[in-house]
Amino acid sequence: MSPSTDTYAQRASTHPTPLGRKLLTIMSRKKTNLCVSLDTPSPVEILSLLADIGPYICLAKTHIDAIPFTAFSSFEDVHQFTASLEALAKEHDFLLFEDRKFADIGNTVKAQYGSGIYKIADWSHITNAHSVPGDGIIAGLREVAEGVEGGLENRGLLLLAEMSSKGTLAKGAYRDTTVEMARGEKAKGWVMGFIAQGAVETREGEDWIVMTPGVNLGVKGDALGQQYNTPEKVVLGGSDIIIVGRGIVAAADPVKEAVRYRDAGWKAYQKRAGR
Ligand code: 5FU
Repeated sequence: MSPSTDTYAQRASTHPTPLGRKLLTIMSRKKTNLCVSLDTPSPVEILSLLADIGPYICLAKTHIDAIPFTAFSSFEDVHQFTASLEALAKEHDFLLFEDRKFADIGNTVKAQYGSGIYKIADWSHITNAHSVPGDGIIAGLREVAEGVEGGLENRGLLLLAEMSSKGTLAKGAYRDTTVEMARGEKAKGWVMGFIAQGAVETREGEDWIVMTPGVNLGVKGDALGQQYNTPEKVVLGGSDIIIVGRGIVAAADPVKEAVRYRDAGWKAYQKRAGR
C-alpha cells in the first residue's frame, strides 16, 4: 500500500465525497494537515484553546461525552457550547470532528447520532464508526446525516480501520475488511476515509482521507497503552492528517506546540508529495 503523492489541492477537486473536497480545500488553503484533539474537561478552556489554535488547524476533534456534566448548568449550556464550536470553526476555517466511535446496529446508532443529549449530527461535520457491527452502521448513520441542513454536503463519516493502542484488534485483515466495507453502495459520497496508522488499499477512482491519532514529538506512549509516532513517520507512511492531543493541549504553551506540529506535518507532506 503506497502513499498517495498527489497534492491536497489536486485531491480537493476530485475527492469522491463533498465533505472530503471541503476538507482538502481547507488543508490546501491554510497549509495545514493538523487536527487538534481537544481532550480537556473544561468547555471554557476548549473554546479558548480553539480561539488561539484555530488558525493552525484544519480540524478540531472532540469527545463531548468526556466533558463532566457539572461543567454545564443546563441542556441549553450544551447547545451554547456546540454553537460556539461551530462559530469558531467558521471564523477560523476548520471543520469539527466528534470522535464518537459508534459501534452498534444501524437502528441504535441512528438515535445515538441524531438525538441524545449531544445531538452530534446537528453540529459535527465529521464523526466515526467501528466496522465491527457490519455495514448497517454506515447506512443508519447516513440516514441521519442526509436529514440535517446541507445533508452529505456538510457531513462525512470515517471508519476505524486501525487504532493506535497496544493490543488493538483493528489492524491487518480487520483493516482490509473495513476498507472493503467502505466500498459499499451506502458508503458512497458519505464515507470519506479512515482512522488508520498509514496508507490503506486504494483502487482506481478511490481516494481515502487517512487520519492518524497517536502522534507526539516528545514521548513514545502513555501508561494505558497509547503508542506514539512522529508526524514525519505517519505522513510519509500515507497519513493525510495528524491528530495531536496531549502534545498540544497539555503543553505549557499550546499555541507554540500547535505551530510546531503544523510545521512538522506540513513539511512531511511536502516531502511525500515531492514538493
Ligand atoms: F481511534 C483512535 C485511536 O486509535 N487512538 C487514539 O488515540 C482515537 N484516538 C484518540 O485520539 C483518543 O481518544 C484521543 O482523543 C486522541 C489522542 O490523544 P493523545 O493525547 O494525542 O494521545
